[in-house]
Amino acid sequence: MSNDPLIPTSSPWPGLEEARDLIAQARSVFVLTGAGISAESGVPTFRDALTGLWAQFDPEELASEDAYRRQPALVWEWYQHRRALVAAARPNPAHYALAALAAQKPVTLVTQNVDGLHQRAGSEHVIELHGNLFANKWLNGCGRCDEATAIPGDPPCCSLCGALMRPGVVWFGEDLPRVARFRAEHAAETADLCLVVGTSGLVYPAAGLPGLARDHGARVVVVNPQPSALDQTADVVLPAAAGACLPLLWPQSGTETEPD
Ligand code: BV8
Repeated sequence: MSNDPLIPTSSPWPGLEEARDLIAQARSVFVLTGAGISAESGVPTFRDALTGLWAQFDPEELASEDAYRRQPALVWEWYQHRRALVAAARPNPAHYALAALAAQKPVTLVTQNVDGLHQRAGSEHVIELHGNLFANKWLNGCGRCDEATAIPGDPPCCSLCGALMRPGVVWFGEDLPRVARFRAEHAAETADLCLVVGTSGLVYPAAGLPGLARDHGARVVVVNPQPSALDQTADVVLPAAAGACLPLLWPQSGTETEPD
């Protein structure tokens, strides 16, 4: 039982005490986050039937190179819409709580998210398995493509070779960045605790990481208000919203704010 005065003694969710103890005892924590950790920041998840981005579009229809080649303007517009939405969002207490944990013990934070909210909450060395929404690259560029050669448009294209600018995210059917994937797998294999927050556990190879951690001896804690495909790998499943739950799992510094 925690004696931290900042943490209430009651346990609003079954498993909270056990999760607290596992985190307190952990020497090295591997964290995997998904779209759910940003839900309380107002960023739609992919599977929320009410507001989910995928509710409007078939994911294979938009988040793939094939879709981009077929409908560049539509896909580019979808990413511009998401960029504006994320830019207006702010990190929530779950993002700040993870940044606070990293100040208390070794944490490797691996995210499937492309919204950059972990970094805005102060987390460093975030491993972005699926890239970043605010990065751009080129679709089969000439090697000299850059902002200086870009002809403005939706999407911009290279004045030298005509290549289309594209979002710097990992699309379905594309391999994950090798270094990011290697670092994430190494962290999963060497941690003694795996904390999974806000993911349906349906998108691979990211969804395989908690199982890899478990196979190497880690205990697993899942935080998700809904059942997920990763529950069967968990020692503890907390049926909770991340923003409400994470600040109760370990001591917080109480200074969590984003500069205006
Ligand atoms: C690849 C960037 C091969 C783009 C994204 C097995 C092995 C390997 C691959 C596959 C495989 N099986 C199938 C595949 C193919 C595919 C795949 O996994 N498909 C799925 C749909 C079945 N995988 C791939 O294509 C990957 N590439 O394997 O390449 C290869 C190998 C070598 C060489 C060439 C190729 C690439 C996958 C990356 C795709 N890109 N994002 C963009 O964002 O536009 S994935 C995208 O969707 C997100 O990044 C995220 O990762 C994913 C959605 O998952 P979640 O984050 O979990 O979000 P979701 O909405 O599903 O769930 C939210 C959860 O939050 C819910 O459970 C909800 O209950 C919970 N929640 C809600 N509110 C809260 C909350 N939790 C806590 N608190 C709250 N308040």
